[in-house]
Amino acid sequence: MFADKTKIYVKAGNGGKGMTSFLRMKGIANGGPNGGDGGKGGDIVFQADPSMNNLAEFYFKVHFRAENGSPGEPNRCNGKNGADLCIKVPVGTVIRDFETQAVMADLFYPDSSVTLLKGGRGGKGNAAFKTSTRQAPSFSQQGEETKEYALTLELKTIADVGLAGFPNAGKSTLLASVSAARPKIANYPFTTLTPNLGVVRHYDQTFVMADIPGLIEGAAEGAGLGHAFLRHVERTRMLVQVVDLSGAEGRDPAEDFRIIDEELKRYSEELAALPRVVAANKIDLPSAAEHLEALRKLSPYPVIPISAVTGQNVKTLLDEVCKLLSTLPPLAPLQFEPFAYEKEDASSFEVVRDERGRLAVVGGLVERLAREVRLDDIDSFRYFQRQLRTFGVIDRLRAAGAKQGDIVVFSDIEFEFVD
Ligand SMILES: Nc1nc2c(ncn2[C@@H]2O[C@H](COP(=O)(O)OP(=O)(O)OP(=O)(O)O)[C@@H](O)[C@H]2O)c(=O)[nH]1
Ligand SMILES: [Mg+2]
Repeated sequence: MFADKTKIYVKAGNGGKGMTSFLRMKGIANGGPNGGDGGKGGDIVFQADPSMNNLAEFYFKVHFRAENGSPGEPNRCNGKNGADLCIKVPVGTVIRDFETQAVMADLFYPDSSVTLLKGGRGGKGNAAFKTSTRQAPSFSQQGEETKEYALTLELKTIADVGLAGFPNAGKSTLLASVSAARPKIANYPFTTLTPNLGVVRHYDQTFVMADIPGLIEGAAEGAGLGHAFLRHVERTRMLVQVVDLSGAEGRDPAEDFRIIDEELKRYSEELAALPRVVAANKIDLPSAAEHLEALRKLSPYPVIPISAVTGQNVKTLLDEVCKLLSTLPPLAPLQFEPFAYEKEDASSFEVVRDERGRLAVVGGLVERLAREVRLDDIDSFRYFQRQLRTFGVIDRLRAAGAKQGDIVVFSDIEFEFVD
């Protein structure tokens, strides 16, 4: 099975919750608070693994969760951090947010890795809340909870040169004749069902060539194997369009050239705009030479007659390819505006009027405090109120017109404003 596009779900680990506990020892009454902090949740990390060549395993495993942080313990023992989860993908895998399809990472370099999601922060234990005026805090923080996200993984093969053409044109034969790759070759259409890569050495130049399944007219609408495999030549530096010059079975090579050119354009203008050389294949067959002129007339690209089977003129083709490659920029990862799931600034907030005209405090600070502090605990609640004062929330509410007794909304909690 071969897969080059798939949807998976990932979730970084939650932070562990902080511990509320007090020192208890024989002979010591009212020992101090000693609850430790919760551990940090594990990150979600992706790594490019050169030994993988497709995404098939993600059809069987779809959910990935990093370990949660452990809760804090008494005696100021902090909880263990959750282990990171490293997900291995083939080199050339592009990761997108499923909802927006925005690119988040391109695992372009072998063994490179990227931390896609950060684990949640651990909650603080009650030992952390001890101050000169609060000797016995009986509250601790919850750990930060992380969200699950859906991602699209798409494998875009990394190769310098992409082969494109009708089925049976001789693409795989060409790849086999110039590299050590041994793709299946046969005299019927759609022999090649998944991409093949080969390393080509020509004098002192080395480059990677990608052979993909054949295209036919209407591939953009899904005819034949469709044009989805073009994603594997999308980031190449140039194309070699292979045309069967023999005109066997009544085909017209110039028309074949035009149809494939059209399909490339329909897939993407950028792909069609790549530098290109036309390999007019099967020149060894008697009927081939007569079609060369018509093809040359139609093609805006250099047309090189070759025989992939006998090797005739293949060196000339490689000369042309190498000449072109030496003028082209090297392969590079995708250029994209880095997209990351937003983490609100945990100290920012705003005072606004909600739809019912009440004053509401929104923003990262309020979300964090509301999440981390247990509001059902009176001590914890007082701490929350004090934090609001410290960060200037109360001042801003007053400035916005809050009066004694007004209802103010924080996150999903309503309070009476007390000045
Ligand atoms: N006479 C002659 N036959 C060739 C030449 N190149 C390829 N062939 C034959 O054409 C047939 C198709 O070759 P493939 O290399 O499998 O063609 P392909 O373009 O990879 O085809 P798909 O994988 O189906 O898209 C095979 O029978 C090859 O032996 C050539 O230069 N001369
Ligand atoms: Mg083939």
